[in-house]
Amino acid sequence: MRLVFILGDQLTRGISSLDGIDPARDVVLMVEVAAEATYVRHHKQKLVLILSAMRHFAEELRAEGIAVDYVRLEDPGNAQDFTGELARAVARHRPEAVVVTHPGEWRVLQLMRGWAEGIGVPVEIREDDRFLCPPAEFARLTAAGKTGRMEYFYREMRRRTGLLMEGAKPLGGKWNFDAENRKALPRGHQGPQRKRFAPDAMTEEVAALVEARFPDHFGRLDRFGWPVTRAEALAALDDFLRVGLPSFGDWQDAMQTGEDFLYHALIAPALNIGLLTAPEVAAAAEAEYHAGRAPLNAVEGFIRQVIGWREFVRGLYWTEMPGYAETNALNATRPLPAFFWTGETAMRCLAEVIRGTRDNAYAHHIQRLMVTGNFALLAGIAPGQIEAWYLAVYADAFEWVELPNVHGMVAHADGGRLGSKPYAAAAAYIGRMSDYCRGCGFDAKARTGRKACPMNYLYWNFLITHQARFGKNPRMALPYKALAAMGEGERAAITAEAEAFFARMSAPEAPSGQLSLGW
Ligand code: DLZ
Repeated sequence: MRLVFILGDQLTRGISSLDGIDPARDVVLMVEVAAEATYVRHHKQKLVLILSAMRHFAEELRAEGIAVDYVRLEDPGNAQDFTGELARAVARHRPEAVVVTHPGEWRVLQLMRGWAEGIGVPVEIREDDRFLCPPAEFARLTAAGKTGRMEYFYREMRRRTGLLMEGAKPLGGKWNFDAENRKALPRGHQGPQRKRFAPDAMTEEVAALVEARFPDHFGRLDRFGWPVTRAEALAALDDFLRVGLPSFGDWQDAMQTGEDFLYHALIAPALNIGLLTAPEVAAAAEAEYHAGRAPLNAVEGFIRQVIGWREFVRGLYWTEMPGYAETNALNATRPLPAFFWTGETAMRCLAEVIRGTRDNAYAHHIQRLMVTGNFALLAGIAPGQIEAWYLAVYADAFEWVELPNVHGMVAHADGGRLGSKPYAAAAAYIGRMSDYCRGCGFDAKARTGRKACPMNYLYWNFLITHQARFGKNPRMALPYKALAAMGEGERAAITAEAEAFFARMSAPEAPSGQLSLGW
């Protein structure tokens, strides 16, 4: 018999490790282990999502007549890590071979590579064919000139899938409609009611377990509403297609206090643990366009995320690891401020995004990139510390997708491999795209002075600090022109205020959240 080992983000019936399974002989192994919950201290909702979805998936396999050996977190003798649990299962079943699908993390791949020798059983690691572009193909494609950048890689994926194509040409005459996707919300706009899923008895049981076992982990559990089965995930996709997608493009970059979901897809947690697949969600969105229910700018923007960005960051991760995680192009070394965990900061934008993150294990891409990410970039937070935070707090975060997004896109720690310029912005951007600055104690217009928004002097300080690296970047010509127009006095004041801010940020009593602390 063969032992098919399925991990918590491989909950897809069509996963390659299940190909050719013989229900008469083979056994599926699934294990809940504390090591996976604590190597970064995942948000409580993320733990509930994964453990509950694993339990539901095991039930579905059993209903098909497949034998599942399922080890629960609280089972006596649980070794609490993948290798220990596989070794115990091999001793129980004495399989001829272990079959696994390639994991989503370099760390786990190293474990898998050691299993054959360490446990003494042949281990077959199969390709994860839920993705459109295997890593070897990504390497070949991106080595060839322009496809090294996301936009050109994305065009190639469009050609290969035929999505939104008219023969060899992109539908609507353009590959990318992002220029139409940067609208701010009208004042006081109320987003739609989004479909959430009330926990069933199995999820309730897991929630109690998580609360008891991991009480100190970040996040609230009482607002849990993520889909934990394939049927729920399909209902979540349907909700997005009907309620979100038609307006997704227009307002995909907008942020509003108290509006945690707006028109976003909210399917990444389900997609990244395998309850949905990328081809099916991209095809479903395309069908909405052809049925006249969603405009092209929205559908193209969504499909680009799924077949372009998502595939590109995964390819980058697997072709650049393990060295990728070690780079620190901007020499950022400051520790992550404690307010990333408490939300106690007088900067309303940060407080609001961290509040939503705590409540939902979710924030949308502009909140992640231009609020928490922007702050971390400007404040020179060590990439490893920012990465560990993002990996822990977001329900959809697995390292293959989190690391390139944070290390490359947010922190520019890869020196520009992922993005040709850093995503740095001053308060004006946040003020334009959100209502966060209204009612904030800081002055979004002031660059310096006691009430100046820290995003402002930190932004200009960032440009000054990294002038040698970015000063000649054509995509940064405008801000450097503005910097050149500043007087010496103002530049000196910016540097001094930024230094004073960094000193307060590192002080042990830092996270008091008082305005006088300047953050
Ligand atoms: C994230 C996670 C957690 C919290 N717990 C488990 C678990 O108990 N069992 C399991 O099989 N997988 C878990 N996972 C997902 C793994 O961390 C994930 O499969 C690897 O990081 C590879 O992507």
